[in-house]
Amino acid sequence: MNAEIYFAKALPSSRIRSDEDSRRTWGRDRTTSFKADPAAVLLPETTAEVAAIVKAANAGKFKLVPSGGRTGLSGGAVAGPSEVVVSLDHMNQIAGFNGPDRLLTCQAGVITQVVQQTALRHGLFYPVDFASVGSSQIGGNIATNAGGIRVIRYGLTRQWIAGLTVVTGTGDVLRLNHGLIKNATGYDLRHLFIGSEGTLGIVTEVDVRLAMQPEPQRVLVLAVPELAALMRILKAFSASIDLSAFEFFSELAMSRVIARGRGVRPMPEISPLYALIEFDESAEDEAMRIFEQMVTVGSVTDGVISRSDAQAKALWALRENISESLAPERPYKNDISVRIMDVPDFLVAVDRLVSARYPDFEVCWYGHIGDGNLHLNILKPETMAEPDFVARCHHISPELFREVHLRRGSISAEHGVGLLKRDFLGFSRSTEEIAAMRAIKAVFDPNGVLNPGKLF
Ligand code: 2HG
Ligand code: ZN
Repeated sequence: MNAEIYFAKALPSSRIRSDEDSRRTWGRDRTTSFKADPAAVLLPETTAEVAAIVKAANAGKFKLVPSGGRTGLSGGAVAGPSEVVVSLDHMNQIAGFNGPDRLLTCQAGVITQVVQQTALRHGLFYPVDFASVGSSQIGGNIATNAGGIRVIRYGLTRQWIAGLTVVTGTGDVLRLNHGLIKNATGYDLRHLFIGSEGTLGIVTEVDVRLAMQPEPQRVLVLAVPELAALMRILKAFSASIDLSAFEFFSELAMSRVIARGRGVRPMPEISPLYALIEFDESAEDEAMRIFEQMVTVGSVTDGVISRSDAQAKALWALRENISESLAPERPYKNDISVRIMDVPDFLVAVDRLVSARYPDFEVCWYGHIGDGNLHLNILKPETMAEPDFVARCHHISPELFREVHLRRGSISAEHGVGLLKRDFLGFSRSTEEIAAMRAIKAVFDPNGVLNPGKLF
């Protein structure tokens, strides 16, 4: 049956869209190589409406694709032919603030930046931060366990989720953990849904735990002559400073940001690599001492430090605007991680592999190197058709993932598996683990209604 007519039993028809424009807009995330062609877009406003949608989908054998801010980079929110998008866009209310517990209760469609701003208004801090916070939604962050630039100090989204309401694949509503700090009553189901990429349930409401505000921050950008120096710098700075961020990017990445007018060269020196370090203002003297030491031993050749919030923002722009600045070149994305201990040797292996296997492609290095997460973007040559380019990169990916596997690392550190990494899941998860994941899926979504084809 026509999806638009069918779902009218679960939702007022004013919140069901099936025009071409809506289907195109809500049918995809930031990936470009997957085909999106949903039958309809549903815009619920309450948990009860989401439950009614899921129950109806089970009865009518429809497949649902949960959709947040659509900023994902792994195809986790791409809706294939005849699938139905459930967008959380209209569930964007902040329901309340609880001071003693430092909890913000919100619907899943609240924009991440609104969570951050609301925290600040209460004199508190939501520390999960990344370039797309202005469009991404807290529910989507939970579905992918979003990471970002401050993981080294504050952890991932998981750490800040104290309560969750989810609608499972059967349409049951589970209210999990209720914002408690201590709760030793068996399996913590909340953590199964965090990072499940919409395959077990649709997150509808959330209790976000907030942190105390940190001191004002300083940002230091360093010119780094070679990959091997990066980890020496990390080791030296993190030995005596509780860093808020330790990022790196290549000259190629920075030059793209500058070329697109999204950043200004921070120092005259052109260097193959740059490190960006953030720390509390009170650690500045110590940071300067280490900086000089690093210059003396040749690990750093130049540097610039922020003296105001505006300067800090301008330095961060060089790192945060990389992904968007590369987007027009349709990059093939790698989002991989290893333990920090293994990073130096991993960098050497990846560098060797990339130069051998992508000699004719431009390769852009950047990432959250302080937590072991490397983003490797292979840029599509202008003259190559996208399907050929993707096929070629996909063909080479197993070699890279073997290096990850050798070190028991992850083929998706923070973006999720979605459609992009699905065929490669076995490089990071054992057969037994995948079987357990499938068994869990069968408990919460026995009819395979939710986000089909994603993850596995
Ligand atoms: C970042 O760290 C994001 O900038 C995006 O995770 C990375 O686009 C990418 O590959
Ligand atoms: Zn990232």
